[in-house]
Amino acid sequence: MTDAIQGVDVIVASPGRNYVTLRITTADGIVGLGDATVNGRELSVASYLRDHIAPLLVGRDPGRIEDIWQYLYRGVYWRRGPITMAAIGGVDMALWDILGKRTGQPVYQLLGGRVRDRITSYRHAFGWDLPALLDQVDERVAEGCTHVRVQTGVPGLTTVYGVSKDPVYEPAGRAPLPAEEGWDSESYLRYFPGVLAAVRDHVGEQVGLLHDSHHRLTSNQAARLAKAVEPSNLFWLEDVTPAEDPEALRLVRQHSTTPLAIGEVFNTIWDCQQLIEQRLIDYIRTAIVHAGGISHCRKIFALAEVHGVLAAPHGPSDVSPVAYAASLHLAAATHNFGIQEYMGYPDLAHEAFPHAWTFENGALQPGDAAGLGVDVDLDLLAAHEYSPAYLPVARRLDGTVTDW
Ligand code: CS2
Ligand code: MG
Repeated sequence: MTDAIQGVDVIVASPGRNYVTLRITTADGIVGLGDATVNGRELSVASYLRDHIAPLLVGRDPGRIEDIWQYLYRGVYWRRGPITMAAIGGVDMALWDILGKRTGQPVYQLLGGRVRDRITSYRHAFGWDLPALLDQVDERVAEGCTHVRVQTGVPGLTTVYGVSKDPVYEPAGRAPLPAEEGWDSESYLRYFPGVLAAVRDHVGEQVGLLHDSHHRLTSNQAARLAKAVEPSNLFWLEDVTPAEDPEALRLVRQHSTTPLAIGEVFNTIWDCQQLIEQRLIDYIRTAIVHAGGISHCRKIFALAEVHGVLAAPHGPSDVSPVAYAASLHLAAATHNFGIQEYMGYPDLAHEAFPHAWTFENGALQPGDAAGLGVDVDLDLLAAHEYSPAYLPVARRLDGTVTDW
């Protein structure tokens, strides 16, 4: 076969933060790019790709995207899980990239074409105290953002998820071992609704406000929070309860009309099936990279469409600009798309992955370049080596490990 897969390279590098990048080359010289980054577990997914997947791909027809997906998924007894699914996700987006480049079409065109002119985004605002938070909210609104996620420090705690005392927030700390942070849900529950009400007062009714609880609350605490913030009219409340327990959201649903979002740590359609089919959520947040690529997320979003749930893919800095492009192409062609998170990237990451996608005035565009529209500067990656960086581990005030 003249256009068969010939080379599979896995590059782990750190242009501003750690990324696992996959380069699939065909015999006729087309290069497809994929992202397979699992924050804090980069080397495991790189080994899975290099040692177990690359040998299976060489010689295959890169145009048989669905067949390769099924082969990599069903052909292994030990399936699902973040490492496996990110590896498959990276391969899948690289194959879509190849198909786009071969046909001269942007990937969104291959997915059925655009169903919208622009992709609505939300950005982050945080502040250790209210004045600092309001400053960042104002900055986001001045940038043209229509939707802003708000996170605040909590009295009595010295560290809180999503908040930094510096102007830039990156959750993974560059160190050989993870940092440890303290957490107290009751202090947070007492404090956060008031902060949100103050932000709402400050920005008026027009701005969509979002908030992320990072899987930390019990079902009852989450229901109390969702109810307490109703007057502030949240666009969504994210990850209020642990992701592995879909039933936990039922109580929240029964007690509040605050829209609920979850799913950034889900890896397959089966992780979200119950939540979607039973309409326990309003937004499904699967990341293209962590849930098996474009091919699988497309099925998740189709299931969501049947049940009135909207797609709202995860878009933190640990989803590389390559996977981010995949997310935007899928968003452009998905009718039940809701909103795309845009956390933004360090300058070096933009330089390492020159991209056709754009963020302007609060809106995102996938661009019209063939494939995913992302390139890679291999010299720049080579000059910025991987070094361990980990998300923190959280402990309750009595020292018990809790969800971070
Ligand atoms: C967060 C992420 O963007 C979000 O909603 O929950 O920043 C998350 O903490 C990181 O992606 C973890 O790797
Ligand atoms: Mg989140």
